[in-house]
Amino acid sequence: MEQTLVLIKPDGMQRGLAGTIIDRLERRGLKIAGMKLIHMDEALAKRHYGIHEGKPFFNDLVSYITSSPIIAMVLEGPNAVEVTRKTMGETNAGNAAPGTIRGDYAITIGRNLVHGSDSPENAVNEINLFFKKEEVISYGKDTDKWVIES
Ligand code: IDP
Ligand code: MG
Repeated sequence: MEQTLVLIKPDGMQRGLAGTIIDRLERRGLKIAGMKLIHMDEALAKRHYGIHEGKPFFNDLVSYITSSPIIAMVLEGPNAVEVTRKTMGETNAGNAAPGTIRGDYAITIGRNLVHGSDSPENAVNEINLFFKKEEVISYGKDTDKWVIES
C-alpha cells in the first residue's frame, strides 16, 4: 500500500490545528503508519527542502520550518500521495479550495500549515529521512473493509 510523508508545520502546531489536520486526513481513510513530534534542525530542513535551494524563499522556508516543533507522520492508503495532497489543497493557500485543509485554515503560501510528499518516489525518500524502518508500522484495522473494497 502506498505511503506518504506529512508534516504539520510550525504554524499548524502553534495555532493548535494539529488535531484538526490529523482528523481531516484520518477521516479521509488514510491510516497512520508512523508519527512523531520533532524539532527540525537546519541540516534536516535543508535536506528535506533541498530542491528549493537557491530560490528566493529558501532561507525563510528553512527558518519557518525550524521555528517550532512539528509532527511528522507516515500515512498509508490507496494513492496516499495524491489523496493527501488533494486533501491539503493548493500550495498557495490563498487559492486553495474551501473544503481542503489549506483552503479552510490558511491564507498565504508561506504559512500553509502542512507538507505532503509530491510523488511516490519522493515519499519513499522523505519517509527515510524522518523515520527509521522500525518506526513505520503497517497494520490492519477492523474497519479496513469499510474503507477499501477488497
Ligand atoms: P508544497 O509544500 O505544496 O509541495 P512546494 O512548491 O514544494 O509546495 O514548496 C515548499 C514549501 O515552500 C511550500 O509549502 C511553502 O511553505 C514554501 N513556499 C513555496 N513557494 C513559496 C513562495 O513563493 N513564498 C514563500 N514560501 C513558499
Ligand atoms: Mg513540495
